[in-house]
Amino acid sequence: TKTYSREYWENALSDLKLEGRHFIDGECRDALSGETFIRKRPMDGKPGAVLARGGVGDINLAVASARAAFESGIWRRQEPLEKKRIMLKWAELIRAHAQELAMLETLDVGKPVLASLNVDVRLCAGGIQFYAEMIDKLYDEIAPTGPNARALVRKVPLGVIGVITPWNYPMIIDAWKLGPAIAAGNSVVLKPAEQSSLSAIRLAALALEAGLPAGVFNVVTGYGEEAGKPLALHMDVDMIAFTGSTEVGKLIMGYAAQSNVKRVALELGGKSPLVVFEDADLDAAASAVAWGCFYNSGETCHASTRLLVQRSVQERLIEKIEAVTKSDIALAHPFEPSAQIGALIEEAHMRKVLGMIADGEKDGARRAFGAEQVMSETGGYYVSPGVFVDMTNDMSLARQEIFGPVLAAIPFDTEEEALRLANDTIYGLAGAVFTKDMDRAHRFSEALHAGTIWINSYDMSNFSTPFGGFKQSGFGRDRSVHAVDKYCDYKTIWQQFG
Ligand code: TXE
Repeated sequence: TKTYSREYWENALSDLKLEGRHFIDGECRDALSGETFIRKRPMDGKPGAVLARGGVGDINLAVASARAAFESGIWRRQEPLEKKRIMLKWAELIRAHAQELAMLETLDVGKPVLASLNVDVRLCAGGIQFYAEMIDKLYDEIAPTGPNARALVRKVPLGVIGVITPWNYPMIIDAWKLGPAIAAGNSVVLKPAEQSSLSAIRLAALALEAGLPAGVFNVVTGYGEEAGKPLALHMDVDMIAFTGSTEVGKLIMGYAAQSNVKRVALELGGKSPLVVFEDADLDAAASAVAWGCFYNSGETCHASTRLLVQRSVQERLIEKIEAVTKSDIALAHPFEPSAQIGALIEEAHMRKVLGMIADGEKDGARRAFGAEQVMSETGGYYVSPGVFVDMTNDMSLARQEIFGPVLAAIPFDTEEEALRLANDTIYGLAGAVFTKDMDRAHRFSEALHAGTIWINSYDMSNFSTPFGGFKQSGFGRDRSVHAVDKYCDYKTIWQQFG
């Protein structure tokens, strides 16, 4: 529509204030060192926001603020109905600022602004609302005891939660962690990815406006080594909830062990298989593969990056995937209304993706189409969706998480072979099976070792389903009512009487 033309967003952008300072104890603050860094916009490579370069001193301040808020009881001891009202108001404010938040997300991440608006902002508000609505429904327990005792099993918040997030879906992943952590009564220090801090800072300001007491939700911006590491090593942080690479997830476990045995929850990488049997609806499968692998330019931890296809239908399926990709998944400047996918996160990442593609070709991977740098004249970082065929599961493109729009198609002959290949990965985040044989679909789903399995679909979800991985995709679940559990602990209060 006219309202959402490219010019509309360009104009709106010129009025937008980019707040890049930390948000600590209810206020925006510069880094203690006074240092800043500049984020380049993925859409055109131009300088974007100036951000505070946080370090150990800023983390200490934010953790002290979070701890003081927690100990004061100003939030955790608040009436449940009042807590719920405030978090619902926060969700409402996110919706009221949807266009602004969508622009911030697009400036940072390079994804189409309409995707930011219709998916990221919407799911962020939905996540905060989901956990707000749980607040007055969290019951404690009374354990079975003898007649002269009563044992209360209380579910209590942990205290200060450090949240470290990646750059691919900043607002959604923030909501997955902030929602349950704050609903349970904890205080939070969030260290967003250095590439994508703007929406987090704005979310914190909106939370304060909604009535969340100062100190309950703080944001410290900066690099992983400089700000993330001291947060994860901090002796007064009770838990780190992390989403990011498996490599850094392992470091986080080490930091927890080296410091105060804080808990960790890790949502890490993936190389998810999508298995298509010859009896499947190939049109549905092609669409699911293309969207599952290329949405968000492939920068999705549970992207369907490994297509396992029964040999007899490989050729037909690849043709259909190419057709769907070319007709439905338009790559364009993120402000173009037609854009379904936009830029990759940064130049270094684009070079890494292109390097992996080149290495894959040296390995013998055969390109069916795409997977090339495009639109370089814009100054932005664009790679077209592409497919490699006739691959084997030991080739680098089939094993490494590329985090770009690259699909590896691997033919198989039998169900046993498909299952063995599907499970032959260090990851276990997600997977899918396409077949009309429901016995086989369920047999396969049971045997596939991953946190989420889709049958004849891909990437369907809502807040009521847990999300997270097996194996080196991590542990702990985001989303659903169960997510609250990991931000709480049980406390037994045994009373003897009579
Ligand atoms: O992730 P990192 P990067 C995968 C994907 C991608 C690769 C690298 O394959 O290409 O990881 O991306 C913070 N102590 N995923 O480098 O480094 C960092 O500042 C504490 C999958 O961006 O893991 C950021 O906030 N924190 C993933 C967060 O960790 C540290 C999404 C994630 O960054 C740190 C993103 C340290 N030493 C990338 N080093 C998914 N599961 O969706 C970094 N960080």
